[in-house]
Amino acid sequence: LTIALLDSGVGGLSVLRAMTAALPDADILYLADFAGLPYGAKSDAELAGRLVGLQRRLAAEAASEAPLDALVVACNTASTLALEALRAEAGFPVVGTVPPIKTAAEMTRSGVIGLLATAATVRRPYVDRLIAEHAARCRVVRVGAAGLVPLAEAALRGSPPDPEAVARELAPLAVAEGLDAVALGCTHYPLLAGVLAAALPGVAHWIDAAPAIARQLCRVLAPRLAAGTDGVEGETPRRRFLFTGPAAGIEGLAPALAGYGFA
Ligand code: DGN
Repeated sequence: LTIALLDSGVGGLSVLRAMTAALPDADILYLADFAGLPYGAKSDAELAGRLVGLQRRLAAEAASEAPLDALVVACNTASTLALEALRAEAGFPVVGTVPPIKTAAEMTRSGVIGLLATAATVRRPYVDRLIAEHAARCRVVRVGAAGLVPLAEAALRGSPPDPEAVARELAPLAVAEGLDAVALGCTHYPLLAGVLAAALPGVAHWIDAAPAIARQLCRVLAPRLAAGTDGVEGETPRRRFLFTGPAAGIEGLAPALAGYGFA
């Protein structure tokens, strides 16, 4: 099996973690679009066009060895905008990452939940629909936290996040009375799980979508898995990390990437 992951940066590693637990033998091709980061600041048209181009690049890159079995769009900002456009031309299953609002609505006791995501994600019609479908009885506090993505990128490069900067990003959640569950609607944020929880100790549930994405990936790959083509047991799976933009983009990342199995 060859599975590609796509994110604007290192956020997709939070998804990779859950995926490789479920599919340890799969070969992984990860593309970090550092040249396009942050996605939250791009216009819809620009971002959609860019994503289609990146999907083509991943398909071509994989095809030189084995065709892609699936693409995981490990980015909420991208998925809530462009899943349909990507699927229309993919030729392989495309699994998206969208804010885990349904789970938050199931877990809350107070009925007050948070959606922490990029500024672009919190205002997408896709998110309006998720809330209307799954959290109509809840009060949903939407927070577009632009500053958390650079903090997560820096954390992976060895600079621990400043708790005060994190607290500033979370300020709208801190004043939401009764808030007890927060949907993490950006794949970068689970990488900051410890500091987020420390900043708002009253929140009982910080919900990471990654386990649900891994389950969905296993569902779409079920026919392949049943055919016994999920890699060769005992053989080390190949993991390649690709990125757009200048080499400076991966400066300082090597130790973290090694921890995720990238050579
Ligand atoms: N990791 C991306 C997401 O899940 O939305 C967004 C990061 C960004 O480009 N701002």
